[in-house]
Amino acid sequence: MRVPHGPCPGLPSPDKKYGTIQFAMGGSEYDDDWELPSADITVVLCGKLGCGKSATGNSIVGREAFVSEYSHASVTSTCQLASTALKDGRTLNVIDTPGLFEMTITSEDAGKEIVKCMSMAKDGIHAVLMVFSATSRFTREDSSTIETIKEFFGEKIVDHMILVFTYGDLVGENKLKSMLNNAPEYLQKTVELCKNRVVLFDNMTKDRWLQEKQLENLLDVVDSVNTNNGGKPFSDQMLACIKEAHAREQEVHDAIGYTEEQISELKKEIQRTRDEQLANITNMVEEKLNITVDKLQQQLMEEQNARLEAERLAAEARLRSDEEIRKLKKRLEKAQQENEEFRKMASQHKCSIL
Ligand SMILES: Nc1nc2c(ncn2[C@@H]2O[C@H](COP(=O)(O)OP(=O)(O)O)[C@@H](O)[C@H]2O)c(=O)[nH]1
Ligand SMILES: [Mg+2]
Repeated sequence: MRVPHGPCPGLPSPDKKYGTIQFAMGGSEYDDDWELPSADITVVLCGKLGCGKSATGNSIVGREAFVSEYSHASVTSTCQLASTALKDGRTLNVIDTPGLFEMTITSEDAGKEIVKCMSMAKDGIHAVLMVFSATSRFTREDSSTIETIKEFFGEKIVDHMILVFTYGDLVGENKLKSMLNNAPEYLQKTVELCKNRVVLFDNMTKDRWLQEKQLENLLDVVDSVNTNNGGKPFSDQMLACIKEAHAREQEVHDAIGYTEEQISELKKEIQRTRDEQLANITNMVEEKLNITVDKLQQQLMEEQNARLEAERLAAEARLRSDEEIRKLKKRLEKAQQENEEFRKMASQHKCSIL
């Protein structure tokens, strides 16, 4: 097994085997260190509360693995994993989340959940399914969730993103297409960013054929994402560290020539180290998330201010042109009046000559 070189936060001291690299999330530099792609696929469901993440997860695994119901509070409070065997023999792992990158979620909760999600996807993430309801307006904040993820994990994460629209029973494929064609600029940019990888899901259907067709459709897009990424899942240093922690557990598991007592001691030590390591990663994730969210909130505020200023200037210009029109009208009325007076005068003058 090839493991990324480099100590992860929380490890008591760097040892020769793991080298020395600082913790930084970014995405790209670890790709070459990743072991050969396994046949299994892991997808993560992201999106805001109530958009249909859990329902989509259930449609994908073909059973009620996740709780999905209408609620004002999140029914999915923590990340959950469910797997299914695909027809071609591969295993598809689906991770349902409570909405990790929403601005409403506190960075402390989000940090823990992100680390939990990454621990579940310790072999990497093949696709990030960005879920949106096709019946709700796609807002500027929705597109900023994608920007947060991009900012947080680095540009490369976008190569793994697929836009999933739910409520396919209420919004058909044609309606979604025309909606996307006439969408506001930020949605069109989001679709462009994801290279038109858009999938529609009807999570309510009981029609077996449709259930299979939409799953096949999604898998085709996941496979094309995979091909475009050379079969490599998304990875970054955070994932590499988590993978390393698990690799060490496995090493103890596979240890030969130790007494049971020694193995139990070793296990305890590894667990302690892993917990410490995960706590450190969580702190860093929270810190990075705070910075990312602050930055994007600032950006949104600036955009909002610029919009308000543009609206104010347009209203001012409108007022000015209203005033101009009023003045012009007045001048015209005056000219018409003078004209009339002149006509009257001219006709009187004509009479007096006669
Ligand atoms: N009609 C319809 N309802 C859906 C669809 N997908 C999800 N829902 C409903 O939307 C609500 C929220 O779904 P849920 O999966 O819990 O959303 P989550 O918070 O993103 O996990 C539930 O009442 C679902 O039944 C869909 O494709 N069609
Ligand atoms: Mg849910």
